[in-house]
Amino acid sequence: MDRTLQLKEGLNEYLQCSFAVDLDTANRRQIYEALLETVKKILAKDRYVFQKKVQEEEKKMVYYMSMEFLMGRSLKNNLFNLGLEKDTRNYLENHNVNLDDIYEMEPDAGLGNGGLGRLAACYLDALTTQNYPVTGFSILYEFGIFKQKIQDGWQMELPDEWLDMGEYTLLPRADEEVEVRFYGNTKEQWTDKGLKILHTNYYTVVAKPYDLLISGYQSKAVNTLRLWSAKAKTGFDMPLFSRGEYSKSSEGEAIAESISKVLYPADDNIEGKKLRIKQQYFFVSASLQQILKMHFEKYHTLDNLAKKAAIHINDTHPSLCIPELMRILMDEYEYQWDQAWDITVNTCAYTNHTIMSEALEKWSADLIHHILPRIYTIIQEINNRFIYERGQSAGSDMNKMSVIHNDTIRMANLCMIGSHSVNGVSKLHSDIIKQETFAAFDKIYPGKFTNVTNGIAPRRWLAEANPELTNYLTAVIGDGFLKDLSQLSKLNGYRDNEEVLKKLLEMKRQKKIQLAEFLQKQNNLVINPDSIFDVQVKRLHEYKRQLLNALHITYLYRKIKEEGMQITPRTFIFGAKASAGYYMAKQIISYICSLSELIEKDSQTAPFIKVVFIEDYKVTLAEKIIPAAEISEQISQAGKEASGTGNMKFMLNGAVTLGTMDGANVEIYEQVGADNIFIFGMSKEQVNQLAAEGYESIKYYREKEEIKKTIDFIRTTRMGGKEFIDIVNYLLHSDPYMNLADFESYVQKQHEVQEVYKNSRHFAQMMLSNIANAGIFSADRSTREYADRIWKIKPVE
Ligand code: 26Q
Repeated sequence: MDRTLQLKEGLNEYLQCSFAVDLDTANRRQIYEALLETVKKILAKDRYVFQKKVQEEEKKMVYYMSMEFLMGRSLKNNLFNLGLEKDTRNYLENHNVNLDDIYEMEPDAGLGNGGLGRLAACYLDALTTQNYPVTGFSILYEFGIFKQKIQDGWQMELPDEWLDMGEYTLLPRADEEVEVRFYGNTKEQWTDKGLKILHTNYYTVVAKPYDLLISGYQSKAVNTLRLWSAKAKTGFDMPLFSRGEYSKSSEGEAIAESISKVLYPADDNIEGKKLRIKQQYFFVSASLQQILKMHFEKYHTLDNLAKKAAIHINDTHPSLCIPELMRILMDEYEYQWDQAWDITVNTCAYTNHTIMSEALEKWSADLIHHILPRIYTIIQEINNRFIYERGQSAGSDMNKMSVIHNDTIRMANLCMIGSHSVNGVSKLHSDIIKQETFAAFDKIYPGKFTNVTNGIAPRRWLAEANPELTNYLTAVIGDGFLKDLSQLSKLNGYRDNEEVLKKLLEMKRQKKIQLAEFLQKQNNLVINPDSIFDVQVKRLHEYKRQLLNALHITYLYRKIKEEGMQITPRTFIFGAKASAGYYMAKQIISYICSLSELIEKDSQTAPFIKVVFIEDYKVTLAEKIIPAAEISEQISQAGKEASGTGNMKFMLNGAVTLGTMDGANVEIYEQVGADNIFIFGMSKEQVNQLAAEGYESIKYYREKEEIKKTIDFIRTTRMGGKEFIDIVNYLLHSDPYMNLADFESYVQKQHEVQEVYKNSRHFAQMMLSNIANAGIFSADRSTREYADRIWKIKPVE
C-alpha cells in the first residue's frame, strides 16, 4: 500500500478505535498518540520484511552494547526518513493541526549523558540508512538524564519522567523475557563431562524487553534498539502482606526494579557503585542470553558465532560481555575454556572514549565477587591465564596490564585482552591510547589498535535541524549529499560565487532569528540577531574549559568598563549539564549566570555583550541552537577531549570552529585548512612539557597584566550578590587544565574572530568551506569503517 495512504488510514483507525473520535474532533494529545502508534506500526511491518531477509541471507549481525543511547525525539526523524513529513504536515494542516505542535509534545528519549550516548544514536541511524543489520542493546531507564533547572544561578536536578509521553515509541516484547542472576555461591562439581560450575542461591531479576524501532533514510531497513526493563521474579510477597508486613511485602520488587530506575547522571569522577555494576551486568547478560539463544536456534551451534555476530562494547560500561559470554559458552553450552575464549575474543570489539584516568572504570574485586560470583571466577581465570602466558615477556609492563590489580578490576584491561579490536575515536585520541595510555598492550598485540574517527547523522543534524540550508544546498549541488555527505565538496566550487555567499549569510541569519524568537518565547530571553552568535554547548567539565570562555567574557567586560574598548556585539550562548555532585562544575555555571547578570545590568556593556545560559541543554535544544551558531567553541585542553562530535555538527551547519588542537578538531583543521578555522593554545606536546616542568598557574597571574586584572576583578566584584573566591583560588592555586596558560592566546584569537567577522564576505567563505568539507564527518563513513574493518559485515541488498 502507498505509504501516505497507510499513514492516513492508520491514523484514523487508531483515533476511532482508541478514542472514538476523528481528526476533526480529536484533541492534540489523542493525535499525538495516534500518530506515534501509526508510525510504529508502519515501521513494524517494514521490520518484519527486513528481518526476514536478514534471516534468509544468513547475514552477520552487529550487536551494539551501550549503557547510553541519547536518542532525542523520534517522530520527526521517522517521518522524515520514511518520506512522509510533507504529506503528514499537509494532511494535518487540512484538519487545522500543526505538525510542529505535535512534535513538541514528544519528550526526548534522554537515555544518555552526552557524547558517547549521542554517538550510539547517530550510529544506529547511519547503519540503518545503509541497510546494515544491527541491534542496539541498553536499559529502559524509567528516568533518563535529569532535567536541569537553574535557580538563582545554581543547578538543580529534577526527574525526567519521559515514559509518560514517550512510551508510544516503544514496542513491548514480553514474549522474549529472560532471567538474570545475581549473588549466591558457586560450587564445583565433577560430572562425566568434566568439571561443571554450579551457581546456587542466586537472586533472579527478570529482564523485560521493549524495542524502539530505528528507521533509515530512504532505506527499507528497520533495526531495533532493545531496551531492557527490570522486574522482580516473584513480585509481591502475599504471605508477608497477610502477616501485616505491608511495606516489606513489596521490598523485593523495589530492589529488582531499582536496576532500571535511573541513568547515572555522571560521566566523570566515577565511583564504583553497587547499583551501577548491577545495571551493567543486567543488560549485558539479558542481551547475550538472547543473542546466543537466537543464534543457536538458527545454526544449532555456537562454533560459528564470531562469523555471524559482532558484539561491540561501547566504552568499558558493557565490558562484562567478555566474562558473560565465556560463562554462557562454558556453563550453558559446555564449551571448554580455550574454544570459548577463541569465540569470545573473535566476537568482541571495544571502543575507548576517554583517557582521563578518573573516568577509566575500576571495580572493587570484593564487590564483583559478592554480586557476581561466577563472573568473578571467570575474570580471575582470564587474569591468571594472561599473566601465565604473557608474564615472562611483559616484565614490569604486567603491572599496567593485569586485569586484577590491588584488589581492583580494571575494565579497560579486560577489554584489551578480551577483544580482537580496540579503537579510539579520533586520530589524535587513537594515537594517545596506542602510544601512551595502553602502549604496553600495543606491544603484545600488534595490529589490535585502530582508529575510527567519530561521525554524526547528517539527516538529523542537517536535514531536520536546518531544512532551510538543506533546501538551498539541494538547489546548488543536488540532493545526493544526504546519503553521501562527501558530495558537499561540490560546494567548494562556489567559494567566489557572490550569490551563494550572500545566500549562506541569509540562511544563517534566518536561523539566528528563529533561535532568538524561540528563546524569547520559551525563556523570556532577548538576544540580538545582529550580534555574533558564539556558542559553547556540551557537558560541563573542567577539561572542556567553559571557564576559559567565561574568563574571556570577564576580560571583555573589564576592557569596556576600564578602557572604553569597542567591540562588535556578541551573544555568548552556553548550555551544559553538570553531574549532580560535581561542585566545581556547578560553581562555573553559577559564575556564568552571575556574569550574565552583571553585564545585563550595566548599560555601558549590555549593548555589546550578552551572555545566555540556556537551561536543560539536550538533543532537541541542540537541534535549534547549532544551526544558529557562527562560532563553535571547542576549547578543551589539548589531549583531553577524545573526539567531540558537537564540533562536527556546528561545522556542518556553517559555524567556524574556535578551538585547540584536540580530538577531532585536528581533523577539522586538516579538512578546512588553517584559513577556515581559528586555532589557539598549546598543543598536546606543549601541555605535556609544561606539566613535566611543573605548571604553576600563579606565575601567569604575576607575570601577565591582563590575567592579573581579570582575576583581581573576579576577586573584588560581587556579582548578583555572590562572591567567587573558589574560582579565584582554583585558578591561582590549581588550574589543572591550564586555563591561564592558554588565556593570552585565546583572547588574541577571539580578537581575530571579531576582525574577520567584520568582513562578512570573508566570513561567508569560511562558512562555506566548513560546510563543503564536513563530508568526512558523516556517521555513514564512520560506521562503514566499523563494518568493513572491525565487524566484517555487509549490508542487506
Ligand atoms: C562510568 C561509570 C560509572 C558512572 C558513569 C560512567 C560514565 C558514563 C558516561 C563514564 C563516561 C561516560 C561518557 C563518556 C563520554 O561521553 N565520552 C565522550 O565520547 C564522545 C564520543 O566518542 C567523544 O566525542 C567525547 O570526546 C568523549 O568525551
